[in-house]
Amino acid sequence: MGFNATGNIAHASTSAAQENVLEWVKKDKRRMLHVVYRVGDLDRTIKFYTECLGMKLLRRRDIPEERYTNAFLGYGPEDSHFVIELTYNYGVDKYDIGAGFGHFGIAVEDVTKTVDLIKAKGGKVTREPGPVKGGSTVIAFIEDPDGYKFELLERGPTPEPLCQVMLRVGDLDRSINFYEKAFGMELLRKRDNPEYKYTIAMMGYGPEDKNAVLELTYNYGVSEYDKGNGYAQVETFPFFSFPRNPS
Ligand SMILES: N[C@@H](CCC(=O)N[C@@H](CS)C(=O)NCC(=O)O)C(=O)O
Ligand SMILES: [Co+2]
Repeated sequence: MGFNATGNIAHASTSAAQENVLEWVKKDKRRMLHVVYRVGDLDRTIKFYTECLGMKLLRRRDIPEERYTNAFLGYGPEDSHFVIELTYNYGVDKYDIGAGFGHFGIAVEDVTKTVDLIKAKGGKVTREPGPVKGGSTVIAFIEDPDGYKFELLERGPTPEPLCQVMLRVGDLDRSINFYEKAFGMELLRKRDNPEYKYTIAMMGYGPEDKNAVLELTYNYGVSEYDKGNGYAQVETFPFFSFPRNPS
């Protein structure tokens, strides 16, 4: 799988070119802009995200010549927030989500209250509120109408409630290196959880409590995941986007 972006810097192969890229990355104000994926019914998803998750519909754009519609949703304006960009392709009502995409993380102040609301609205809860296995943060998992998973994480007030995109990767060091070199992200935190046989690496452009981050998960012994066709791609400012992993 390759990049689908313009301005592909994967060709910067000499070390001098890499140095320049890293310098440039430090100077510009890069951040994660959108996470892009496909849904089978736009109105159904918009209803779920606005009523159950408290997002706002920021904009909607129909491109009939190309037979698709985009909708942007999030917790604040696009110029300051990481937002969701949904794609509906005319006539396609179902996608295979695959196993490489894990979940989106949403920070909420009261997980139990949020879960109760989601249940009252008929939403699907796949993991009841309680401390994360091997830790103390209260979490819950829910599924949207297409089956995309959202992890609710109990946190104090935050400027960026849409706070994580969890992707499963087959080689953690290779992926860390990729996101550092190609996108100038920082390794913010790495945590091994031997009891549950996985390691996570948080990568991003700033601290986890203020910026959306990528949560890369390596499951012991698993080197490949089925990617499906629903995708979750992340776009960064100014003009890069990447698929879920560099393989
Ligand atoms: N095997 C898991 C490893 C990642 C994992 O377990 N993550 C934690 C959250 S950081 C989790 O989902 N815990 C489930 C729970 O606490 O019920 C996967 O691939 O999703
Ligand atoms: Co997570």
